[in-house]
Amino acid sequence: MEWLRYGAQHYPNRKCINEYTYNDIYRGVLHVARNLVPLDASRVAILSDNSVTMAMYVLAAMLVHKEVLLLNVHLKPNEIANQLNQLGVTTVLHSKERRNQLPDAVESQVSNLVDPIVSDSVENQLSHFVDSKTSNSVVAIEFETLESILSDLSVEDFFDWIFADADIAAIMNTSATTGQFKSVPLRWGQIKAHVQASQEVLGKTEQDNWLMVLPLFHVSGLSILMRSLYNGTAVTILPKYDEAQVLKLIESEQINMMSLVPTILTQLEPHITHHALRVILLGGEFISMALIEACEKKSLPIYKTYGMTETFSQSVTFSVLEYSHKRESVGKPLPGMQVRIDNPDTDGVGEIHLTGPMVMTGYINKEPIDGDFNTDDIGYIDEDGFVYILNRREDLIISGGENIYPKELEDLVYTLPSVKECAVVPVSDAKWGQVPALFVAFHDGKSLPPEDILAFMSNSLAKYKVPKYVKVLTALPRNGTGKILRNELKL
Ligand code: S0N
Ligand code: MG
Ligand code: MG
Ligand code: MG
Repeated sequence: MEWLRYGAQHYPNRKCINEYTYNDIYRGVLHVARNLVPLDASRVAILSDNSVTMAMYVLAAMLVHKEVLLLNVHLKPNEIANQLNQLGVTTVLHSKERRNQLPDAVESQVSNLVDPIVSDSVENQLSHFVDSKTSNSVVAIEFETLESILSDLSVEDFFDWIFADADIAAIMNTSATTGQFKSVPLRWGQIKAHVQASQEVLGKTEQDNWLMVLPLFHVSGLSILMRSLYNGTAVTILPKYDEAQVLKLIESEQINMMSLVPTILTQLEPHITHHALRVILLGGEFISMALIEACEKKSLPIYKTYGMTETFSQSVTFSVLEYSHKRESVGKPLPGMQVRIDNPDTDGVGEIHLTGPMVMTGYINKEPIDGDFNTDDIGYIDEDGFVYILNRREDLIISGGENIYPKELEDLVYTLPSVKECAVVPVSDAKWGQVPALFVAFHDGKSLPPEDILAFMSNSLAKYKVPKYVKVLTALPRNGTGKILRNELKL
């Protein structure tokens, strides 16, 4: 984080985010941070699509030492409310466009905390804020416009730029079963260890400009911002994936690095002709050999990455062009990361455990993990130290890079009184990699049309989680001990 201030001091005119320089972004972050000072909360949430403004709000909230809960924009208001409640968050900073997704309880407060014209003491600002807050409700604060943020050159830097390793910079929620999330605290120590290790593997050049189409609310996006600030290089942020726009950035050589999920690269790859790319960091879901081979034919510089929120992204990586005979692996651990196969069978296959300074210390409000993170993924390590993933954890479906937990969907379906039993399993999909399919059996004499179940689910779930298929059975297949045989569930 202090990398931003360093950049503004040492290379103020270098590009930082989109057309804005390190000095511009630094000044903008100071402006937003000053307005966040009066907030009486140790945690704040941010709900926004990617934008320069969002990046400045994330950095500003970190600068005032808030723990920043990053919310997935696809979530429904009830899903957002659950996350806020569980973490005791009562303040949401949001883009104008995402305002209608905030839970009903929110009292929107459109103006800034501080009116820049009637600028007064911090004490007055605080009372202004507290007065307008209704108790027991979430306060929503809409982002100021980029123009207004960047027009303020007056804010002095009175901030504390020292971030202890144990301090939490951001929080991201992963698996959700009804009302229960696993909240991953992303601490500064992990982030610092990560950016250094990542730079050792990927290198850096002064021309680097890293495309961010993946969301800032995932580590795939946030890590791009942190790595680039650390490297003193540039980021190009797009609000969302737009093929024509991305191709233009690639072919005009404006960007030379990008992080992508296979769902995006599969669409993009056939159209890439000219480029100056030096890194395409590819991960977040299963990567098919067909995609790898198509990219190899064009000499596209794919670096496979295996990582997750708990490790602040990339933990295992390699360049496919450099080690093409290892193309089926996910690569070697980043410097400082240790990969261990727990309880291996005779072929060396077992659960993948990770240890290192970029691994989280434990979920919020759960037992610490004691430096040994069980990914629940199954794999092995070859004689050259390359890691292979055979199966991702079976309680996880990945659709277009978004994680879906069958248990969350099943719990919801079980709230329907007609439902006797149900299971959600992944089905392969040409576009999304995997999509969820629901298998359901009803109590005798009771049944529901599949459309009604889907309509019910759509009311309270982000769209990407809603099953693409529903199959009604008379009973679900079970083994002798009564466990549902998920592998036998076929459409
Ligand atoms: C694939 C994306 C871009 C698709 O979203 P897009 O284009 O916005 O969709 P739309 O065209 O607007 O909507 C079309 C319809 O599709 C639905 N929809 C949207 N997304 C999904 C989805 N994922 N699955 C299923 N359906 C989806 C919309 O609702 C819409 O429906 P209709 O038309 O009916 O209204 C987008 O999904 C995306 O950005 N995905 C990637 C997210 C991501 O970044 N995931 C990675 C998370 N993992 C990690 O962060 C750890 C790994 C990691 O760190 C990493 C990963 C990749 C690269 C590098 C790293 C690293 O190590 O640094
Ligand atoms: Mg602190
Ligand atoms: Mg699209
Ligand atoms: Mg184990």
